[in-house]
Parts: sequence; structure tokens; C-alpha cells
Amino acid sequence: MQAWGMAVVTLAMLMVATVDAKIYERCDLAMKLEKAGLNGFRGYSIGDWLCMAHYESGFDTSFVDHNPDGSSEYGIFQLNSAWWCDNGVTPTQNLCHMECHDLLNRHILDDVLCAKQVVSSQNGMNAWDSWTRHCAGHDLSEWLKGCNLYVKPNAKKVNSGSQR
Ligand SMILES: [Ca+2]
Repeated sequence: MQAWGMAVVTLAMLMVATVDAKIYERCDLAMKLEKAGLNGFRGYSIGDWLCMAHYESGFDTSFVDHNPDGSSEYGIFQLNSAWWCDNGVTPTQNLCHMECHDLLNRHILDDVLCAKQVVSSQNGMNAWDSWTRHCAGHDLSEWLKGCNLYVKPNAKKVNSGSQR
């Protein structure tokens, strides 16, 4: 039994070691999310996504959290193993048809595709408690401050006089 336990621990350590993780810098992440088509997606801005990801994972793709119900949450958007991905442990709907492990690496395009499904469901971004608590209804422009990011304006600029 002890040897089996050691083997499991060793295997788990190897799996963690092989994850090519990354803690994203804010503006770097903003650019990636914009390129992936999240700006304006379902009515949410890049600021919404940055705020949510900050409070969920601190922009750390390797972040895993365990819930009291036995499910776990993975990656930069903390996607849940009971609904969105398969971790081989939790009974799952696996609505994104992916392994939870794939949510822990630096390549976030698959994470974004899955998150698009989450935000397309009935509750939108309220699927993330931290978004509801910390981001909803706030001025989120601060999250993009200093980022050299092209974000499509949603209204025509008025040229006459100062607007401030
Ligand atoms: Ca990934």
C-alpha cells in the first residue's frame, strides 16, 4: 500500500511539474483576451474579464481550488470540474469537452473558448461569484490603465469642445 501511495504522489508531482504555467501580466492578458474576441462578447468588456480573472486566480494559470462538494476549479478563470471540464475524479457534465488539466497551462485560448460558453449561459458573468462581488457595477476602466490596447469605441466621438 505504501509503495502504491508513493507512486501516486510521484506521478502527481510529475504532472504538476510538466504543466507549462504562467502568471500573466495585466496588460499582456488584456491583449490576449482582446485578440480572442472577448471585448464586447455577450456585452462584457475586457475590464470585466480582467477584474474577474484577478479575483479568481490572480492571473495565475496554474491555480487550482478545491470545493467542499468535492469538485475543483482550474486555471485563470477557475472553471469547475463538475460542469465544464473533466478531471477524472468529479462526476462532470464536461460542457467544454476538455480535460481540466488543459486549463492550467500558459495557452489560454482553450480556456477562453470554454469561458465563452460559461458567459453564454443564463447567468452570464454571475457564474463567477467574485465578478458579482467585486466587479459588477464598478467602473472597470482602471483595469486597462496603461495598457496599449486598441478597444473599439462603442460610440462616435463628438468633436466640438471638451467632454470632461
Ligand atoms: Ca489552456
